[in-house]
Parts: sequence; C-alpha cells; structure tokens
Amino acid sequence: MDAQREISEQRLKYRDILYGDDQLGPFPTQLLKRVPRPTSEVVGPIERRDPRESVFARSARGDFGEEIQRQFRRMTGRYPLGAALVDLQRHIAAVSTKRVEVAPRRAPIPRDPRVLSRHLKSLGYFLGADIMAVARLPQSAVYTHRMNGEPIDARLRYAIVFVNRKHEPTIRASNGWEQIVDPASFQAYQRLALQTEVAADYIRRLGWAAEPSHMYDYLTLMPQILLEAGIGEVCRMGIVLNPFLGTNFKSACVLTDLELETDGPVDFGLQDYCANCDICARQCPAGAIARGEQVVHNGYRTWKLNAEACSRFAVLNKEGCVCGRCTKVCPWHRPDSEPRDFAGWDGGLDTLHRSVDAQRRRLIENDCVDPLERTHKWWFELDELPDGTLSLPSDRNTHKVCRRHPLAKEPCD
Ligand code: B12
Ligand code: SF4
Ligand code: SF4
Repeated sequence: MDAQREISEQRLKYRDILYGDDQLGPFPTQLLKRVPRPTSEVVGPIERRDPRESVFARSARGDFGEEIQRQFRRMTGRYPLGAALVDLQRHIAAVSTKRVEVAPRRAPIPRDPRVLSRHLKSLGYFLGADIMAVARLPQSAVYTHRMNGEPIDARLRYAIVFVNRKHEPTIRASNGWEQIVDPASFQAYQRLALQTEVAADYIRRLGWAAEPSHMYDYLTLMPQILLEAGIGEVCRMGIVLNPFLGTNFKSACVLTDLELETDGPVDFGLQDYCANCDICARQCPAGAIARGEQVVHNGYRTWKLNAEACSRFAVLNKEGCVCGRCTKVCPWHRPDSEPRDFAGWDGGLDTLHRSVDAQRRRLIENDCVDPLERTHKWWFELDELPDGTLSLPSDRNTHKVCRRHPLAKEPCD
C-alpha cells in the first residue's frame, strides 16, 4: 500500500477524535480566549537561566549557611511518606537515563500537525495528565545547563506540556504548610516524570527527536512555556495560574522537532484580577509575595517573588514540609472546579469570575480557614529521624504562626 493511500485510510479510521474538534481532556480548554501574545509584557530580551543558580541549588550548596543546607538535604525525607516518595525517586532517575535511540525510519502516520497534536494530547490524557497543551518552545525558557553541569542545546522547536493537579482533597484538607505539602508535590512530580518519559520514548520510536523535561532532569524553566501553551496567565505569586486549577498543579514537558499545531496564550482577565487582590501576599507566612505593582525582571514585567524568603521559610519550617499556602488560599482554587462543574460552560468569563468571587467571599468570611481543614485530614503527623525512628513532631517554629494571619506576631486561635 503506498504511503498516501495508507494515510487516507487512517484519516477515515480516526476522523472523529483526531480530525474533529471534540474536547479531549477533562477540562474545556478549547473554550478559553486565545490571544497572540501572553498577557505578561515582555520589554527586553529574556536571558536563559542556569538551574544551578536557583535558590534550591544554592541551598543545597550551602550558599545560605550550614543550617539551611542541612535542613534542605533532609526536607522531604523528614516525614515518612516523603521519605517513601524520595526512595522511589532513585528508580525514576534510573529510568530517565535509559533513552531509546530515534528510530531510523519515520512511522507511517499522518503528518498533519493538528492531527499529531490531538494524538499526543490524547496520549497525555491516556497516561493520566489533567491538562495537555502544545507550545512553540521559547528558546529563552531552555536552561543553559543541566543540574549536572552539561550544557543544553536549545534546538528543538516544540514543547508538549503535561499538567497534573496536586491531589485536591488533600490540598483542601491541609492548611498549606504542613507535612503533607511536599509529598503532594512529589506525588505529582513522579506521575509527570513517568508520563513524559513514556511519551518521549514513544515519539523517538515514531522517528522524531524527543527529550523529556521533568523534576528529575529539567531542561526547561516551566512558567514561560506554560504561558506560551495557554495553560494560564502569570499571577501575583509570580507563577502561572490556570482558570480551572488555580496554581494547584505541577507541570513538565516533552521537547520535540515533530511539527505540531500549537495552542497559543490565553487571556481570562487575570492581570486585572490580581491587581485588585492580594490574598496570597497577605497570607504568605514569609511575606515573600509582592504586594505592590509589577516590576521588570529579566526582560518581562511580573510580580516578583522574594524567592530567598519563600525558600528559607520552606526549608526551615519546623511545623511542616515546604509550603504552598499561596496556592491553597487563592480564590481561583475553589470547590466548584471539578470537570463536572464545567459541563455546560460556554467559555463566558462572567460565569468563571462569579465562581471565583464567591470563593473569595467565602475566604474573607472565614479568615482564609477552609471548613474542611482538620475534619478531612487523613495523614498522621510524624517525624522521621535520621536513624529511622519515628516520633510525634515536637519541633516548633521560633514564633508560632497564626493560621488566619500568618504575618502576625502572635496566633489569634
Ligand atoms: C527553584 C524553584 C522554586 C524556588 C525559587 C523560585 C524562584 N522564583 O526563583 C521556590 C522555593 C521559591 C519555589 C516555590 C514554589 N514553587 Co517552584 N520551582 C522552582 C523550579 C524548580 C526552578 C525555577 C527556577 O529555576 N527559578 C530561578 C529563576 C529562573 O527564577 P526567575 O528568573 O525569578 O523566574 C521565575 C518567574 O519569574 C517565572 N518566569 C520565568 N520565566 C518567565 C518568563 C515570563 C515571560 C514570565 C512572565 C515569568 C517567567 O518562573 C520562575 C519561577 O521560579 C521550578 C521548576 C521549573 N523548571 O520551572 C518550580 C516551579 C516554578 N515551582 C512551582 C510551584 C508550584 C511552587 C510552589 C507553589 C511550591 C509548591 N508547594 O508546590 C511555590 C510557589 C512560590 C511562588 N509564589 O512562586 C511550579 C509552578 C507551576 C506554575 N503554576 O507556574 C514549578 C514550575 C514546578 C513545576 N514543575 O510545575 N519554587
Ligand atoms: S510557598 Fe509559602 S512561603 Fe512561598 S510564596 Fe507561597 S505562601 Fe509564601
Ligand atoms: S490570591 Fe489573589 S492576587 Fe494572589 S494569585 Fe490569587 S487572585 Fe491573584
């Protein structure tokens, strides 16, 4: 059978899902308003970054002193569930070093970029992702080096983006800075690593170059890619907020030179929303989130996070493991954001903003304490000591943090 006839036959076979417009994943991302450029203004060249200069790498290196270095090294493993997740990480890292070669001959599949994008997004949903999107890869989002010092060549043109929600009932039941927070992130990171490793392996078998970029081997800085792929807009926290998930997600991507259709950036009015809201900034126990206006940083306008203050709190917090209080209290993180809540949604921003405003009122009325906190808490509070002994957590922060007003000197409850 000649290649052309084979492709026409495939077109007949897959016409419904791959050639149509049906929604592919659980959320109606196809209804979001697409715009030519991200809503974050770029005013100058964006320099590529080196992950070895991030606050995490610097904490591990000891740039912020011995205490931070020591606490950073045992951060996630201080809690037995975190330690179990860290154990699995070694196996995932071993998988990620074993990459198959790109097949010498390209597979007899349609070459239509739209069909291929729909195919690869469907693959992502099959592997368990919550949202999939495709972006033209901004070269400035590719790190200069891997963590091991190897220089990265930024030649691949597309990024297939994988988004995994952090386990919603758990995040809802936590106050944002307790022991479960980092395990909730690690659980999402591990799923993402497996999804992107499998997808990249598959694309190589089809005959195209593909490189996964995930927590165990980042090639890219994710937020700019998330913006270009239309996963969301940059919020006051300085990271990307998705209209369905808020910031309660983790992400990874597969870089490829397979010609794909891209999704494009979105605008759902977040720049104005965040300009008139500062709940995350007021609720950040480290005072790390900007309360004022956007500033220019590395060639773009953004609300600049005090990364050192955030990381310091996350590492030294004795009453929890890392922190995600900002994610937890943002009104875009709301109870009516399950896929079923968007079943009849027509893409109208009024409906979307009404549900966010309702959550904002609930938060303000309850002083940002979710009624489900405590009642839905399923995890045990335990500390794992370096010799493996488990004990009830006894360490306390030097000043007890108030759950309602984290920046206050004394707790009110
Ligand atoms: C190091 C790191 C941190 C550090 C330092 C971050 C920093 N700003 O320097 C600390 C400890 C503070 C941190 C905290 C958190 N992080 Co973090 N972090 C990372 C990591 C591993 C590397 C980022 C990095 O290299 N930063 C150093 C330099 C490059 O930072 P920067 O120049 O200031 O750029 C920052 C922003 O301006 C923005 N950005 C970058 N380029 C561009 C370009 C444009 C045009 C714009 C508008 C913005 C933008 O992204 C950077 C975010 O760190 C990334 C993973 C990744 N590969 O992207 C996750 C990542 C950014 N973190 C993430 C999350 C969710 C968190 C937390 C909520 C923790 C949690 N519990 O889950 C908090 C949120 C804090 C906050 N309000 O932002 C997610 C964000 C996803 C999203 N929604 O966009 C990421 C992408 C992880 C992932 N795989 O999904 N993190
Ligand atoms: S993760 Fe915690 S410390 Fe960091 S910015 Fe968010 S609320 Fe603040
Ligand atoms: S809490 Fe308010 S200011 Fe902060 S990211 Fe959410 S909407 Fe924006």
